[in-house]
Amino acid sequence: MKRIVSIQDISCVGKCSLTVALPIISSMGVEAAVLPTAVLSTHTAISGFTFHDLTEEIPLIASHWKERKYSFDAIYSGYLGSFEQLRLCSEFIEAFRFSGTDSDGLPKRSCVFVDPVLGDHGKFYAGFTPEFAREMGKYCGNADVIVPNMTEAAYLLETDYVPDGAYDEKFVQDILRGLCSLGTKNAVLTGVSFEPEKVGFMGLNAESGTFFSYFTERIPNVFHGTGDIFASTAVGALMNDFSLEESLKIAADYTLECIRESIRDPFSRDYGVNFETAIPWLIRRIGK
Ligand code: PXL
Repeated sequence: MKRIVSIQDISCVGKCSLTVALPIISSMGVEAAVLPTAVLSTHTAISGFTFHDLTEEIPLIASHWKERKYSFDAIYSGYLGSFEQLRLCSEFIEAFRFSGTDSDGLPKRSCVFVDPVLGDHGKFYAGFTPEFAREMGKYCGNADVIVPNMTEAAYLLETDYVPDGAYDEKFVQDILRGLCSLGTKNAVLTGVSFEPEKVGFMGLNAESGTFFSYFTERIPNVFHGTGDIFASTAVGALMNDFSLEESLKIAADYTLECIRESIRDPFSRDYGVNFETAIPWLIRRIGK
């Protein structure tokens, strides 16, 4: 069984980060190890949240795992809360990413998947700054895949945020080239929308220079935590041997299913979407 380590916070209530990554990755038949970076009572969009930093635990956990010779098929990081955590995560990637052959002599290498969580709708999440975004940009240079939204891409590239409807395909291609110049092998921009009824992603493979894109129905509203659902599903699908493009399509389709589930439920929460009741759909989609 493949194993992913997910490095991000536990927001105890909030349907984001680890409380989303764990069930999604497990339900896709992949072992989900966690490196929790902080414990918050809720995510930072809910006022009054508590925050307990776990930075000091990161090197201790990593050194125990080294001793045990654990390895990971994917290293997936999401919300990271400090400069020190970015530094420790870079070290972690350096120490745990492998590239070699498996017992059948087939090439085997770990995938470094980075969701550079910084903000949304043209604004930083609480506590983030342009200096932190610059460091996050450097950290993205470690990645095989990064999945920023339009807001995060603007912060990473230190450009102005341009809202939906005010950009064209050429603009998005330029952003993707800029993101690849951070050093990642693939850049994927989420929440791309050229027409009001559709939303999706556009990506660029740095090596081949190939662009790819995919769009689904847009349900107008603000839904929290969908970036974490998208990222967790995409890594889970990669670990099920789908290509990057197919994995991202599965992730986009599943995210839409989760939003549909929320809309159908009169008691859905406003802090996150109903990804739980869409899990059977996901399992069918990947043929498990
Ligand atoms: O969904 C991204 C996310 C993850 N973790 C925490 C957050 C957010 C977004 O607000 O606050 C703690």
